[in-house]
Amino acid sequence: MAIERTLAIIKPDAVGRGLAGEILSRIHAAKFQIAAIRSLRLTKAEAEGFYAVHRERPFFGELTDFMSSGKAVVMVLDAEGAIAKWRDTMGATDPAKAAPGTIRRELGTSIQYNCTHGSDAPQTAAFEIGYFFAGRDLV
Ligand code: FUP
Repeated sequence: MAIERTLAIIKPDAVGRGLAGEILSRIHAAKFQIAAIRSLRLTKAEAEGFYAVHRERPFFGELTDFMSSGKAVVMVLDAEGAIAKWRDTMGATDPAKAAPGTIRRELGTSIQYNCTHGSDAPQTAAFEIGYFFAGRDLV
């Protein structure tokens, strides 16, 4: 399988609870390479742009309020099959339904406060990586 790239976010709930280090340890333990990383606080408009695919969903306002409520850590992860591998490492969207041992199951507190984000397909990953990083950041 080829080396693939995915966009991962440690969301404001996890950063605010001091869990960034714990989540980075899990990323290293799962043998991802971190190709680029930075911390930032999204504006409401930036959060709306990032989640534009969800703009008709009932939770869009709350989701984008939350994602712009504090610092997040955004990063590009490299691995064989990185997109599916990172989604497996995170677990299901709802922590209550996530498999034991996953980040969302062990650290998440609700479907909204689920600690991490991961791209769900190659096209999404390309859009999401480009949303935060320039080509120069990824050499
Ligand atoms: P995921 O790909 O696992 O991040 O999940 P989705 O793309 O379905 O949802 C994106 C984000 O919207 C989730 F991380 C959390 C939020 N969400 C809610 O707040 N309520 C819902 O009912 C579904 C998703």
